[in-house]
Amino acid sequence: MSQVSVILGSNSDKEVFRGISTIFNEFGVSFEKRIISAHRTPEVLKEYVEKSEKNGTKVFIGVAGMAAALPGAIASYSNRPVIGVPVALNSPVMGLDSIFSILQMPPGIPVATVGANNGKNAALLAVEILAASDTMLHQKLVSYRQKQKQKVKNSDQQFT
Ligand code: RP5
Repeated sequence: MSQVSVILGSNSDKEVFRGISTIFNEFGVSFEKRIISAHRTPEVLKEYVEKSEKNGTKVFIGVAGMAAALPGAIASYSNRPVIGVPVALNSPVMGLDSIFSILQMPPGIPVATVGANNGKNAALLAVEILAASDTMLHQKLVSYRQKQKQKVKNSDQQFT
């Protein structure tokens, strides 16, 4: 059983995945990863999402570019929280295609959208969701924020 299921729409979204795996490894969050396309392999997506939820996935992350239906499609098959990461790596319209596709969900089927290519924030948001019912994970988040705070203070002091 994995706490989070991460689904990429394509092999070409892999660069964004690095930000996700780095955070999950740092926090010790278990996750599984798949490449499944909402448009090209929709039947595989349905089967995987329903199976994952039964097996204990608490949060889904969908990473996709262009007319990015993936996070919304995941949300249509599951009641678990879904976080969407728009991919703007090779977008001819600077990522606006995937940002609006993921952001503008119809009322009733929400997707939490993070910034373009921002796998790191998607993973941190998943950690925060899990930490609401996990004291140890919550403690890790507190010290992560503390380190960030210290880093900014150090930069400020060393600012010449
Ligand atoms: C989306 O279309 C994928 O998530 C990817 O970002 C984009 C292009 O896919 P490929 O043609 O590179 O497979 O579905």
